[in-house]
Amino acid sequence: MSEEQKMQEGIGEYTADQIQILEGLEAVRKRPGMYIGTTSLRGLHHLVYEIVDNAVDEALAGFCDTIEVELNKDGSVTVADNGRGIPVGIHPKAGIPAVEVVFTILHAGGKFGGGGYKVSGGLHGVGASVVNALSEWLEVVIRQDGIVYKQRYENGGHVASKLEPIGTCRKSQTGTTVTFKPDPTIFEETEFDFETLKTRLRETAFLTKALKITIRDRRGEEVKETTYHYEGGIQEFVTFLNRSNTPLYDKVIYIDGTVNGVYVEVAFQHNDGYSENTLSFVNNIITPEGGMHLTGFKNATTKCFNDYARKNKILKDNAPNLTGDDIREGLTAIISVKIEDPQFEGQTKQKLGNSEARTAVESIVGDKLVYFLEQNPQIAKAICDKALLAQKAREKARTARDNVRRANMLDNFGLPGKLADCSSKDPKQCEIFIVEGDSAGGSAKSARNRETQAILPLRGKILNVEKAREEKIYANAEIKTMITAFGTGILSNFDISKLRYDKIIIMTDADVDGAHIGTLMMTFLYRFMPELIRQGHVYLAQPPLYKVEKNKKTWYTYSEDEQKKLMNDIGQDGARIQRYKGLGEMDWEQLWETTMDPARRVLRKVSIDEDTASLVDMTFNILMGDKVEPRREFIEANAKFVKNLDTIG
Ligand code: TSJ
Repeated sequence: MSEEQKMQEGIGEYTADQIQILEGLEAVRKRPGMYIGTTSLRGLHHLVYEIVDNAVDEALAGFCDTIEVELNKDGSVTVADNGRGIPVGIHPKAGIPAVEVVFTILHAGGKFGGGGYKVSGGLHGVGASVVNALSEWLEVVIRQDGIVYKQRYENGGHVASKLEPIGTCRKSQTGTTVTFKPDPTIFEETEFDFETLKTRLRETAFLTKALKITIRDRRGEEVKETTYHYEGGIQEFVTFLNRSNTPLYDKVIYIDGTVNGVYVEVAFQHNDGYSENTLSFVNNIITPEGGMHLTGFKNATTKCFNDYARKNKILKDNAPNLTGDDIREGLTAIISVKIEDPQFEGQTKQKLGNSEARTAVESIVGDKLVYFLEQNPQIAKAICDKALLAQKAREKARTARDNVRRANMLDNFGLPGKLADCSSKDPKQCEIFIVEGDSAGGSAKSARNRETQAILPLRGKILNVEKAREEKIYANAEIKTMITAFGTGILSNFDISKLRYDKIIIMTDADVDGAHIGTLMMTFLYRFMPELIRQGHVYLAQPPLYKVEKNKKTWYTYSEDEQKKLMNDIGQDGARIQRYKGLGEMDWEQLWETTMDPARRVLRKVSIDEDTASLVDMTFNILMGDKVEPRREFIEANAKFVKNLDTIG
């Protein structure tokens, strides 16, 4: 920006320092992706996490035990803590109040005082200034020494009012309150999703023992509020994750300690299932790709259980070692480390690189687990016995997996009989509907566009892969059929280039059973072909709930709210209302126009929430034709759900 332009914009009286600041914030606005990863819904939520994480730092430092998050009617968010309050004194180098430094200088977070573990690296820890830069306006209120201070910024971080005292309060009543409204010219969407925020804040509460987090949604007619407070920390997190499973033993094993400045906390418990659910965190941030801390945990547990099993003759002298996978079958675990200078690695910067984290976890878990197993021989035996069974099953599973692979190599010749394939051989054009039930499958076959739409009817509920051993999974007819139809193979054998359809669309009844089947399908895909979800190939179809006819016109509605609204608009009199209990009640023409026609249908895209380890299904609308407007309203009002992987029953 030239000096002349600056004058025109009324900022001519800025000092050189201030101009530098504004150029910093302007850089954030020019390339938001560099600072928050994305300007999608995910990036929008990152703004909240960024501010909350700053308050959590205050809690980790031991000065705050309550955080409140509020979604306001005007689209802004308020985050408040009862900590010391961001310092208001003049920053010696910058010559402005320290709080103004925090909100206007890039990477200024936590540069003064405090010490301890700071949330930083990855997409996080970019500082409150980034949030300010990406906000229409932001206000900070600080309570300190009996005085209430306030400052306001506008239009991407420009100072709108100096920091000034606006009142008094009790001396004991300290804290920081930040309210900001994300800039709609930056973000694709600016509507926060209550469920997404709840999931992440619950996780933060689990990870920060004794911190109380309240989230309140004031946007609707009635205020919704939830409080998370876990004295047991990650131990309670494991109990929560295992809540729909049967634990193999009563205790949740908990180990903690500090080595070389790395604070390590580990909690775990096995269930009677077969899949592993291990989540790792660094400074409260999830590391979806693991890293050194996870490696340390795996090394320590593998060695420990093998040593124990040998020593106690559970493992015969000539038997091969238990593998880590054997030992972790049915394991639910949390590994949480706090480290001063975390280094994130890998393509997506989601993997902890600090090798001191590995040695710390290894030595702490190694030492204390040996002791725990000696003190709790029944638990130790239960885990070793389960691992032995896993070892035996592993051999069988390999054979079964090989058979599935071989079946896949048959390629087109081996396509399952129940599949009504499409004629196009260009995967980019093709989509496959996985349909619940034979009768709906029949309607879908009649309705489809034969060139581009394939139909695969599934009979009954599909196998819950969380509750079945690997070899049984490969023996399951429905699962084999899907694997063959998709063409990609599974697990380490997965090859996205062999995908036969661009869209995999799960189409189930709009009822509880349908939702359950959808969840089971998503679980299967998440466990065996997660890349399909990551790369955006998995969708949920959205069939209508009601058909309304009046004065020779027809409407379809997709939720109770939308139905209510429609009846309000057109009136009850003379309206014929049909409630669809399932896809089977629709004839093929209705199924086509409401659910399958690419020009008119609504699809929800399934994604993995990399910030919380849960599956999210996001609304995705491919809408054309003349019904766009009412539908869009509906989508905006009802769209987003969070489905925790861990709620799968
Ligand atoms: F993100 C943020 F900066 F906007 C923000 C910071 C938002 C919220 C809701 C809270 C906070 C925050 C910061 N809460 N508490 C603090 N604490 C400090 O900044 C602080 C206070 C005192 C001292 C000290 O050494 O005396 C040091 C620090 C870092």
